[in-house]
Amino acid sequence: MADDIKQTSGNGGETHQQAGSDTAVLTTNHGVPVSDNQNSLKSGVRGPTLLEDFVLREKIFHFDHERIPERIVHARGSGAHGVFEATDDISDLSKAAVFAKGEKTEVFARFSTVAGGAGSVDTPRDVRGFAVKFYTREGNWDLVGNNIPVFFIQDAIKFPDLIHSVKMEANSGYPQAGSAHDTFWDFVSLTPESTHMLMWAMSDRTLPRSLRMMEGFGVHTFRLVNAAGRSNFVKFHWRPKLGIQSTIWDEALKLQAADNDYHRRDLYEAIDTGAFPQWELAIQVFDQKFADSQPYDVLDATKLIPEEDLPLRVIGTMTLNRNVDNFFAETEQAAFLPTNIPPGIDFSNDPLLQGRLFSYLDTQKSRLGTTNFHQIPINAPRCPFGNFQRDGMMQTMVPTGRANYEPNSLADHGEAGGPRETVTGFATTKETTGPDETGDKLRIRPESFADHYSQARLFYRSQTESEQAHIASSFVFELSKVGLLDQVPPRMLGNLRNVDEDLAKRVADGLGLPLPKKNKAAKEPVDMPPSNALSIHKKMKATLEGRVVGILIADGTEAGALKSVVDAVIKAKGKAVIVAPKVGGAKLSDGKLQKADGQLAGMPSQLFDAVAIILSEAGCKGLLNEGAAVQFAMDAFGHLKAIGASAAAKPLLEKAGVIPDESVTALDDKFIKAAGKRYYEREPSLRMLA
Ligand code: HDE
Repeated sequence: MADDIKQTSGNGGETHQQAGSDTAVLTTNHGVPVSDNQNSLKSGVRGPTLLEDFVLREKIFHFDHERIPERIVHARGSGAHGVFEATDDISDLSKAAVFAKGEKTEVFARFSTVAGGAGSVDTPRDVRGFAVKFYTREGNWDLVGNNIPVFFIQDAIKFPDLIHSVKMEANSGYPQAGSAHDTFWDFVSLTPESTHMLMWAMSDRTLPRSLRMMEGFGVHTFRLVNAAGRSNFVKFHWRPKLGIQSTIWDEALKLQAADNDYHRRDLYEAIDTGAFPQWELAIQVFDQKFADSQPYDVLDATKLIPEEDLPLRVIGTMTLNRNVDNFFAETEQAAFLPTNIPPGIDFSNDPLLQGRLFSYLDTQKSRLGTTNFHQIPINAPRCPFGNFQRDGMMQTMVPTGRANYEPNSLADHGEAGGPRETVTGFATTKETTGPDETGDKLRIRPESFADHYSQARLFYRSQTESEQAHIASSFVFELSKVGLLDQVPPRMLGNLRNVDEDLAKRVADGLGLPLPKKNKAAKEPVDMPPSNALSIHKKMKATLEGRVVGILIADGTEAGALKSVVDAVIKAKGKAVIVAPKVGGAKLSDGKLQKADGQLAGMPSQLFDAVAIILSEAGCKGLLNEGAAVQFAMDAFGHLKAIGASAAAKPLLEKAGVIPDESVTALDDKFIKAAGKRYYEREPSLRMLA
């Protein structure tokens, strides 16, 4: 902060002056001590309340205005603080201080769904936002990305249409937080450029197991600029240290019922217990020559650069190590702006990115109500900042002196003249992005953006059989929810025929519709070599680290068996959660009472990555007629999880239709090994897949 500017409310990171936090005395917002917080001031014992009661009026006035407009997109989100450490020297590529090897930078990350409102559930089929604010020594850098590397549209002018179509329908106000409805599919079926993104959206990428197990992407092509002013193009990637993992559709649906806050709770609890989630930040760097030699345009946000063509280089690690103290003050008031960019990073001409550069600043005024939103502690830079912008609603700074304009010569008279140094400031890179930049003003989509299907095909063909089945089934499910617009599913199928004939056939079959004519492609797609990096299954880690094992017990459960499973799970860096018919606990074989972490009826197995069912003969008998117990085993099996069970628990497994396979084990080491994986090969025997 410039010397001549003082902030009255501190500046991020520290404890702020708050009602209730710095005084034992209950006061009004203006510091007047309150004598009674239980009863309003009345005229007589049973008479009407008096207008004079300023304590009541202030309290209710403030309450009436507690809510602010939610984000138009990404309204539902969860955030945490952390640190980014640069681990590689890329000074030849970028002069940004945040990338100087060894530099540690405070960060705030917010993960979000896109379509639902702030109070919607955590696990709908939806893209996830992955926004990180780096409080660098050269100002804030906001990398506002998603968990999918491409986007639905190529030009920002289509964004309001896209979002209107996916949000709840304008007349009825439903569905909430989901794309399975008429207007979304109407829009995307008329917008072939969205096809690649639809492949990702219909895959398990949109059903993350945990925010801690998501990849993140900057999506657009950006630039890195070095000290000599030379620039290269760059794509940013976040890679979770726990490995990427998703749930399956039936599991995600049931999670919505079991725990609306599944992802928020998971992130909060992990950080709270010291299991800090980490991501590597990696880059794909390339020059104009590389860009010109690709069969797609690197300025087109519906395209990715396959990792096989341009490997990722890891340049740092982000660790989220501190939960927010106050959800509203921090997570809700966090304002991310793609225009927050320090010297050493720059934009490209991607027409989607260009539109975002306007939108995010604009929306904060509507959401946070003031142009001074940058003074809210979560948004304020941690480095000194100062300029001649003044006043405005909710101004909390108290600039001193007369210097509110520039140039000035106030210093000649011994007055503070304010900041003026600009030598090290952000300078837009001069380099152009290609030969066809004529400078003419055109409302036009470049010819190089015309191939809408090759990368959609690349994505589909890079998936495992099981992943392909999930994609086909999701298309069937979503299109089956198109109610009134009969023309939409055939139109979508006509687009899918350009991606892959087999996919189109499977979706048509699943819908019970004839295969329509192929839609005319703006540019005929080409085959690209499959990319393993696009598949979740091909790169999932077999590990219990960061995962949760649910252990079902009842009266009579063998104490030794329970202890050894709990110990083994913890040793494998997993979390053990004990579930019993009564939360008060169960009496174990040694006569001791074991308290449960949750009651069976409220802790179904979708909340866990694997389950252990440790029952005595009597305990099992008692649970055979308990629907929740049967469902516990049935869903664990149906959701492709490992099941470890005591011999006496067999009747329960049989009743639940559990068919023994390599992942249904005794309670020994085999179970711990099996528990770190999902068993996708089991699925075709369990449900109809398209
Ligand atoms: Fe956003 N987007 N967006 N978006 N976006 C917002 O900004 C917008 C796009 C993304 O946790 C809004 O502060 C336009 C792509 C995330 O607070 C708004 C366009 C990507 C978040 C906005 C896009 C994103 C937002 C709503 C098309 C991935 C949540 C509230 C040109 C690279 C950030 C707000 C948080 C939020 C506009 C497209 C990611 C309205 C106009 C592409 C993660 O400004």
